[in-house]
Amino acid sequence: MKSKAAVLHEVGKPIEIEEVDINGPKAGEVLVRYTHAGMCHSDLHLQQGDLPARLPIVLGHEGAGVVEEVGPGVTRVAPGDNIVCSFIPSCGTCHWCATGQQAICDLGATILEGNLPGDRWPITGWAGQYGAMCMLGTFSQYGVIHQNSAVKIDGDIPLQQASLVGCGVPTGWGAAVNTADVRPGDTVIVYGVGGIGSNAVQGARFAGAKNVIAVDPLANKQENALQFGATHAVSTAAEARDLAIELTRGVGATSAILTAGLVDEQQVSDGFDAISKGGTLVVVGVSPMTEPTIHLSGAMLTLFKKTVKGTVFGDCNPTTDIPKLLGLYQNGDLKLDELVTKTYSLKQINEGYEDLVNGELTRGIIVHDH
Ligand code: CXF
Ligand code: ZN
Repeated sequence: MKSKAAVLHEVGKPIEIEEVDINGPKAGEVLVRYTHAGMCHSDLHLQQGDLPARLPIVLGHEGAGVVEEVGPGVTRVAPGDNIVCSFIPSCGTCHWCATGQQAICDLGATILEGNLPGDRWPITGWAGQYGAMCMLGTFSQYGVIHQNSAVKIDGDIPLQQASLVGCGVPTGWGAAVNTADVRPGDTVIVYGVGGIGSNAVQGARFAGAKNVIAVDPLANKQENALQFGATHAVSTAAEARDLAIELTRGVGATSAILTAGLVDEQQVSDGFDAISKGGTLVVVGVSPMTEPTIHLSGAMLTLFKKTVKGTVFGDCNPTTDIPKLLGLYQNGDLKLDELVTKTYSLKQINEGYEDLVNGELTRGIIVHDH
């Protein structure tokens, strides 16, 4: 079948909208009619060359839609089901899935190559075989994905809001609730308050943090942070550190969460310095892959018993945590409506990413037409 899709052909070049061919689902695969796709910064990392990927690739890894057709052996979903796509697949049987750590499922290793298990390339176009970002390619009207990436959700949840729970929400929320393990009374600093940071803020607050200090140079992002439950919003890391010390009578932050689109050495050092003895620094945003980006005092790490942790998908398990997060939304405990600053049509995608770069968006959403 034909589908309009947003394709990256070359690093540094605009994303192109073109018609691609989607070849139907084979064993274990699912044909999805995507309705909504979130515009995460990571797609831009591919376009800007900060994350290496096999090109050409259909971008988009946050999305929701409706199952149109399933291939042989598919048991997780059925035609007509509403689903959220998880940017991390969960095979259910690798060492990591079997020990409750689906966020690091072995199948995650090839998400930037974009082919499905078994070396399947279900998307073709004028430039040959196309990959799909995170094996999803949600910036397309239709996609063939593996059932390992599809999570069935209740039919009464709006798909626009649901799409956010495929990347940004679990990544930010889980970084606070799971990785930093925020406890009642904690003081938490969240650096960067975009699509990930807003959710780290709401996760920290929901977990009972007494003080949630949001750091962002942009005034609109600071306002945004307060809306998601931050108790304080400041412009610089130095202000955040001083404030954490003041609010805790000299102790410092229990945890610090780095959510910027690209994490650099300075941010890591700032976060490490702001946490108290016994504190935890969580690195969520990716760093350039080709160079070492963290240099810290080993003596401080040891003698102050600090912890530095990485996290992917907020240490959430897609199959159980995606429905759980949507349940919190239905209950009024998780804000999703407020995350969406603006919606775009597929052909407005470059404009949308310009808005993101200009700091105008918490999340932009592509609304597909069919
Ligand atoms: C990213 C992490 C690096 C690979 C692509 C997805 N996570 C969320 O945006
Ligand atoms: Zn993402």
